[in-house]
Amino acid sequence: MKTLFLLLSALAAFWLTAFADLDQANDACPGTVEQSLFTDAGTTVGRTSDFSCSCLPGSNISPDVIYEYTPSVTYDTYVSLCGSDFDTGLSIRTGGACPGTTEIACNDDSCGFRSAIRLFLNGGQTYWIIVDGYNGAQGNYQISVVEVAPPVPHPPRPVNDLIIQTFGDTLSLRWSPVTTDVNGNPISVWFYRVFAAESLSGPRTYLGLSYDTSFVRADELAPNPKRFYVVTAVN
Ligand SMILES: [Ca+2]
Ligand SMILES: [Ca+2]
Repeated sequence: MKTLFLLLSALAAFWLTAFADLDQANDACPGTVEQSLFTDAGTTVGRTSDFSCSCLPGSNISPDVIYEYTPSVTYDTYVSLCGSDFDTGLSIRTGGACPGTTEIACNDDSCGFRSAIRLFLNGGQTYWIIVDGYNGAQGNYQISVVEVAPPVPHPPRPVNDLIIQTFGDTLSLRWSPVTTDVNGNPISVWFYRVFAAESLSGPRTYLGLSYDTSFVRADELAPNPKRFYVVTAVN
């Protein structure tokens, strides 16, 4: 009996772990209310078809579920069904009452046969997100509504082989193209910034930018008998 109890306890623990996030969206209006970025899982099996997606043939016969989503702030948003196990369709609607008067985005296949949409969703505006299927398809879905992280700017990287030449008072700088950031990751350099300084640790004066790997200034040297130069790659 003790063994059976332990087994049942283990099964209960597994159930709680495996399905703790299963929140099963509503079959029809009103949609399950979400007010911030969220992830969820559920199934369309056994549901009815109440909606259809403009981009998805046969979605009128595929069972569907619906979320009502009102973000508090505007996000560059990625709505994904990529973890689902069937041929999904995804529709986002807004305006009026559930399920919204206007479909603003629709996707059939984005990740294999699953669907995903990226778009800006406005803070304070209500959207309805419909999980549907292609031509009668149904199954278990996983949905994630996440913010698309803004790109991480690379720290400016000084060029490391600066060649300085002078012709009278004319300064000429040359350097090799920078192709990686300070961590060795590939980068695409937009341009280079050129700075001058009176000492290695002193304040820098911005001289200009170059879209190439060279920089020339005609009257740089006469008032500045001793200068240090730094060129940084900007991407
Ligand atoms: Ca449907
Ligand atoms: Ca439904």
